[in-house]
Amino acid sequence: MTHIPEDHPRYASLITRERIVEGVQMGITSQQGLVAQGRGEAFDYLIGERTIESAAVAERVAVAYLLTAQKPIISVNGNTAALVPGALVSLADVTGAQLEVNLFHRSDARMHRIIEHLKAHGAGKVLGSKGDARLDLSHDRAIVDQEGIYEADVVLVPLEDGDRCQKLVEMGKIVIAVDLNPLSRTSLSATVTIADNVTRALENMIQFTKEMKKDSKKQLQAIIDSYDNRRVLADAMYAIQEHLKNQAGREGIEWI
Ligand code: PTJ
Repeated sequence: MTHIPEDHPRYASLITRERIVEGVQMGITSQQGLVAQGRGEAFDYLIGERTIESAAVAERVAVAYLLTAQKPIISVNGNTAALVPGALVSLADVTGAQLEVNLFHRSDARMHRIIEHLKAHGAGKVLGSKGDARLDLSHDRAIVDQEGIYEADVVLVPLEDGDRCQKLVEMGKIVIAVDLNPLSRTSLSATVTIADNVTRALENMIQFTKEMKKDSKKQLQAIIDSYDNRRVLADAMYAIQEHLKNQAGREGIEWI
């Protein structure tokens, strides 16, 4: 890993980049994952590299769904495995969800490495290698475990592609997406869209779960019932606009 001095103004972003590069070197992250990370970085920059208020609301609703689910699953791909392996394991532990590896660029070797990587970070059972069920999709993200994503009622899909998100929603599942682009097909079709960096979102969700675990089912349901994903998407777009406006103002650039 390249040494990044802690006082570098872009320290957090550069460390995240290093983790993804390391993921590629370890054979966990796909090369395409580098491009996806670049897109995420750009949106994170536009949103101000912070958790906006509406994303925190979505994170709480996501936790309420995970805590009230019969069969919650956290889907793991090559990017999240490299960026937040420990947080994925912790979130699964505190919510009672199971982890399932599901890849767009699927290979047995990469599946195996990711499962072992999660286990090295404390995971127990990790689903995904059976691949004994199929979603109605023409690419490898279709391959899922029957006892996992196929039967799940709530699925958390950080950094998802739009096709599978839509398919899971069509199947009647609650789909929680983490995607910094509020205009992506995934963001537009998920039940709950968290427009936040996965590195911040998962840590927030672990904290919220600890706080909300003592809430009754009725209280959790009330949090779910009051939620409007369209408003959250609109707020993310507004936050980007306001952040750019403030940035322009600070630099003395007229906002036209
Ligand atoms: O490991 P695989 O084979 O399953 O492949 C995974 C990738 C991520 C390569 C694959 O799912 C893919 O190509 O994803 P997309 O279609 O590029 O979508 C990724 C979305 O996640 C984009 O909208 C990005 O803006 C967003 N994104 C990227 N990095 C982050 C992010 N959102 C939150 N946090 C990030 N760190």
